[in-house]
Amino acid sequence: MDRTEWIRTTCPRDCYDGCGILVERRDGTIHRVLGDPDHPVSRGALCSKCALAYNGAWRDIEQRLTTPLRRVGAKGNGDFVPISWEAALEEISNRLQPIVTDNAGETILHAHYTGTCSLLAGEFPLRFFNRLGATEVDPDTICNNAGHVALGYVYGSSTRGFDPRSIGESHCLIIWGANPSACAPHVHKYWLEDRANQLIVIDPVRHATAECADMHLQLAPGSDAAIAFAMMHVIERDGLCDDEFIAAHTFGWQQLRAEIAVCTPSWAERQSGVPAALVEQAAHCYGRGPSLLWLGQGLQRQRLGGNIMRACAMLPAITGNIGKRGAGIGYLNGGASRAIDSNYLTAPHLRRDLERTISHMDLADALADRERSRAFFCWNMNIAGSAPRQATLRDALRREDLFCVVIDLFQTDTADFADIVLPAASFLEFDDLVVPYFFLQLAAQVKAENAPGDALPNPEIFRRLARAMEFNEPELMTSDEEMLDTLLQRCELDVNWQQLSACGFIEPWDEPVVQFEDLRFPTPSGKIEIASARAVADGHPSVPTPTVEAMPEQGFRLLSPASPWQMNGSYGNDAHIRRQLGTTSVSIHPGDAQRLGVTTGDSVVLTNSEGRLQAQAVVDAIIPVGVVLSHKGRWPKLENHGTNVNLLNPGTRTDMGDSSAVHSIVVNIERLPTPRSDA
Ligand SMILES: Nc1nc2c(c(=O)[nH]1)N[C@H]1C(S)=C(S)[C@@H](COP(=O)(O)OP(=O)(O)OC[C@H]3O[C@@H](n4cnc5c(=O)[nH]c(N)nc54)[C@H](O)[C@@H]3O)O[C@H]1N2
Ligand SMILES: Nc1nc2c(c(=O)[nH]1)N[C@H]1C(S)=C(S)[C@@H](COP(=O)(O)OP(=O)(O)OC[C@H]3O[C@@H](n4cnc5c(=O)[nH]c(N)nc54)[C@H](O)[C@@H]3O)O[C@H]1N2
Ligand code: SF4
Ligand SMILES: [Mo]
Repeated sequence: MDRTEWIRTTCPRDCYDGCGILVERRDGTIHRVLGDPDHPVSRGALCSKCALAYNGAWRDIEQRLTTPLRRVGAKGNGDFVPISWEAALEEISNRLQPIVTDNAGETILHAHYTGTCSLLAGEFPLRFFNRLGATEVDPDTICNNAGHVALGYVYGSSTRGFDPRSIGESHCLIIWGANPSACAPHVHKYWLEDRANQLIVIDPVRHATAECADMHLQLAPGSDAAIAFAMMHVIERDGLCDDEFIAAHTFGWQQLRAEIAVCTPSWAERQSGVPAALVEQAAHCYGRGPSLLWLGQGLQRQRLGGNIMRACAMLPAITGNIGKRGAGIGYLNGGASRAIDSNYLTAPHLRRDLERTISHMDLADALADRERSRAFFCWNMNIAGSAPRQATLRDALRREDLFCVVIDLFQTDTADFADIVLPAASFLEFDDLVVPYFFLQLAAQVKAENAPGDALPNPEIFRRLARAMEFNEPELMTSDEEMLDTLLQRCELDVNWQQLSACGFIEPWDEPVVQFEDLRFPTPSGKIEIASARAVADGHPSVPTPTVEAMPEQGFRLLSPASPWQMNGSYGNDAHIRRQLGTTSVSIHPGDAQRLGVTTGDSVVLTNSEGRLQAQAVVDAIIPVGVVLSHKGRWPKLENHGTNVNLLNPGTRTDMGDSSAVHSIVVNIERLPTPRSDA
């Protein structure tokens, strides 16, 4: 007889929403993966991409990796034979042992990111790499590190954001350089729809969230500091500064004040293209408060992204829009806000020498250099699609003497370069904890079926690797059950694994948490540091500046933001998603299109010193003149030309945090001659 059960779990993708999921299981195997109607964020439906992929490629045995593989062909060709776990582990250990014997652990590089954001699968493996003394490719440098550094200077923390539930008490919300309509679809659909406040979107792209805003400041990319300074100019001029707050809780205001005096709205209009009247209106709306300020990750992915984040972060400080109900600044909410003990997960004490990291911007060079890299692990990440300097990186990965291990659910472009591929279990196949980074919840990822074939969850893979290396530290063998219990005990939220997995998630606080309610900031002065000695020590100006990154005199600024149909590169191999994605496209403003003689459907080629990418033109006014847009995430090997948009990414770094300035890419565009029809 058919035995149907329902399992509550959580989506652990790198997504603001952190949706609740219901899995329908029949006779021990998954029948359908659905949204949980009782979950306050997802309210019954998954996003379209996960609805397809979790019922498509992610459970398709033909697509999933089900056994360890050993390379037999040339690196990058994708020719592999299945081997046993025993053989795979033995080979890995044989290749790593001499490096350890040579005391050269730092030449083992490893890159990982948020392929899964569940805690054990995302962080326990670091224990193994700490024990090896490996060099970590600093994960946030591919995504959001400039913002972390900048907000760290000002507030002492970038991971204690506002509680989104505060929206009910706010008068105004600014979304600056984020696109919830793609990156947080349920936040866009419900959180924003239910609001009663004024919504201001500041973004070069008129995306669906900008479309439903009360004000859209459609600025030239890289001109954000001009807008922030002009808003401060208006706020100061019109008496909307909170002088008492400034005096009691900030440091360095007079220094900044001198700078904002000349930054009039009409000056900002010339810098950014945003009408002065709209800047005035936005400043008044925000300044009146209480106001929330959401700084997106897209915002800081530009050459001056650190300064921009710092400039924007001044707004709450001078208007007192922090530390009270309905106010606050948000980048993301880290695990510490739910008392997750990250050191317990990663065991940094296992390192025998100094912590070593490099930036993703340096990865291609480091992998090309045999002195710096003898072995490379890539896990929870698909660098051959997502990382900059794609052509150089691929050449480096072809090095025969670089021993490369890739751990993934799928045979990705990166896996094609591996010597050994290890098959990972998906989130539907093991228990774990999820700490969503927008809403302040704590959630359970609950096993719904066995992993296909010999695939294993990351934690088990790394316990086996440690055993194969004959490492005997007990921390390398801790069971998942023990880690889940310990983490939950330490966070003192009065819930154990059994309870959490039964209900799916908890909201630890009944009422919206007031961000920095005690107005004590973890900065050296304990105040909000408008002027920062730490910034100066790192080579930056004492206060942020109204500097603008000029638009290129020749060529176009290429934005490659998130696609609503993919999660970074994930799902790029799902047949239904691929149909939605169509061919690689590039959006071009009608004015530019006319100048280039391009109409929708034409083939164009994007070029710069890094490479050349063919795409289909879409003439569209969602972007300003001089800007073009092509989404990130396509799988290079599934494209006609074997590359994606990161072929054009020179790996320019931001002014802070050695981070990716991927939205600062400049390209030329040319129309390709229409192929002659032979018909
Ligand atoms: N569907 C989907 N969701 C995702 C992801 C995905 O790939 N697909 N990725 C996940 C990940 S890893 C992350 S980090 C988050 C990212 O979430 P977001 O920060 O929302 O991501 P992006 O798409 O990079 O950029 C957001 C916006 O920044 C804008 N932008 C670019 N340059 C500038 C500028 O100079 N000034 C201003 N003001 N805005 C600018 C872009 O136009 C874009 O609309 O989303 C997560 N969610
Ligand atoms: N041009 C351009 N490039 C960008 C960006 C951009 O805006 N524009 N954004 C950047 C940003 S913000 C980010 S965060 C990066 C993201 O780039 P990546 O981190 O490379 O993201 P994905 O391509 O989704 O790769 C994640 C991989 O993890 C795998 N995975 C999922 N679950 C598990 C698991 O449990 N175990 C293991 N072992 N693997 C698992 C997935 O199958 C997938 O192949 O891309 C960056 N690249
Ligand atoms: S990716 Fe985001 S929107 Fe989609 S199901 Fe997961 S958490 Fe929800
Ligand atoms: Mo990201």
